[in-house]
Amino acid sequence: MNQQLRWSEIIVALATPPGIGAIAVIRLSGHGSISLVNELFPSKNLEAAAGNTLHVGLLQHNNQLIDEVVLSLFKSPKSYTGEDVVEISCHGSTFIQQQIIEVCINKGARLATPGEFTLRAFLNGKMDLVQAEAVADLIASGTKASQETALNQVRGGFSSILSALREELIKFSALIELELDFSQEDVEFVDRSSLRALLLKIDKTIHALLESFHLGNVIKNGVSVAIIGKPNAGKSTLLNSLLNENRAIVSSIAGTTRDTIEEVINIDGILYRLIDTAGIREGGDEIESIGVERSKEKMQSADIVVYLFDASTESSDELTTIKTELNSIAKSWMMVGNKVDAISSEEQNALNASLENSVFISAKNQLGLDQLKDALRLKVMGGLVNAENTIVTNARHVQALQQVANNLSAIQIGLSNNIPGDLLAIDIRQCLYHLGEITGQITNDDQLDFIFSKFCIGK
Ligand SMILES: Nc1nc2c(ncn2[C@@H]2O[C@H](COP(=O)(O)OP(=O)(O)OP(=O)(O)O)[C@@H](O)[C@H]2O)c(=O)[nH]1
Ligand SMILES: [Mg+2]
Repeated sequence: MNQQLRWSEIIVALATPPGIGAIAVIRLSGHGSISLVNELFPSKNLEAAAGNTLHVGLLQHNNQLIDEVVLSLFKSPKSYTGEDVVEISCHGSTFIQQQIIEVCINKGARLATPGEFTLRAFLNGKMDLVQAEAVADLIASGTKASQETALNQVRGGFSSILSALREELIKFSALIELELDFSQEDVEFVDRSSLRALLLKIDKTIHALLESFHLGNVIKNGVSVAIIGKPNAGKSTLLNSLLNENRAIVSSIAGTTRDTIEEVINIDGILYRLIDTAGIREGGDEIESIGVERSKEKMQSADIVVYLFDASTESSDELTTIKTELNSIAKSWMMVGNKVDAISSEEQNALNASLENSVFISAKNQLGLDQLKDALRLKVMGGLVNAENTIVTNARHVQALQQVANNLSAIQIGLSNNIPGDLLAIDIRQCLYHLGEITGQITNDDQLDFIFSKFCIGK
């Protein structure tokens, strides 16, 4: 069907989760949705009512009573989609929900496709594409950190920065195109040095955004933290203490943990995937050796390695060697001394002096765990350029940002080589295109279908 036509239809969907609840919300959007519901709502004339109002009354169809409902009325353009919107809050029986949706369809509405309400909001200019995508992330957010990044983007986030930069570049692009019209006269309308300055500014923003992707991803999917160390250091005890449950077997026999154990935990709003590993040592039996290999793999792949050592037995010389090893293998690591309950404060100070930046805990007695949590948080947030608003979480944005980065270097190289204006104009147009792709100023139907098909129905 013609897309334009599809988008002029009235759509209806259950906005609350399917199933029985105290209340369910059914949402309609589109020109004519208010008069549609009006026909089912004899007690008041909704068409005469103002927008942003609530109305209590009976919903009925063909003189059959359906339910007593509350209607929320939003009039175009002051609504989520920018169109006339009615939300019917009914009693949460699935039978009632279905009946209301069926009656609405009977009256000319059709079922909304996934994300169609938000798609309409985008098409009607209520939000840009980054904001629309962030709505899906917000619905899916399971931690405070992912909620915060999504909410930030719903409210404008980095797309407003990019839009502003794009506007500036458009001005230059227009001037360069103008130069082409006067190419015979050999004039330059564009001050090349201010163009260069703008390109640098865009470059910096793009790279900061690209860098933030790793962190953004981590916030969305969880930070993997591998607990590595020698047998008996207390790795499984630490896992259990952080989880507050006896998840892994703890014993005084070295080599207790044979395979990796992974558990997800939310600490202060950040999702961590804690991985307990087999203690690393040479010469165990076959199963233990396989376990040790897995530990080494985790050491390389984890976002953060917590190297746990037994402060009561391991020497600082040995630990200094391990530090060098960690530097070459792990992406990000910290050394944590366990069993502080078994050493004197002098011994702890000595170790501390030689290791710097270590955290000391007693996993068994739950000592120092807050410091460890703080240190982990610092490691996660440390990779962040600007925690306020430059976190990219979406792979589509990264792809487009990468393209923009490539275009920018092409323009910059072109500028330094004094290439003709017409070639420069092509590169700038490409750059504008990819910038616009992120915020949705440039779109195509396939792309929109792809993005919005991942939404739930009713949003
Ligand atoms: N004194 C003291 N003992 C601890 C502490 N944490 C763990 N232990 C003891 O150290 C021993 C080994 O603990 P585990 O947690 O099994 O050690 P692990 O690092 O998982 O060992 P493997 O699985 O063999 O690699 C157990 O007897 C624990 O009770 C602590 O903070 N203080
Ligand atoms: Mg263990």
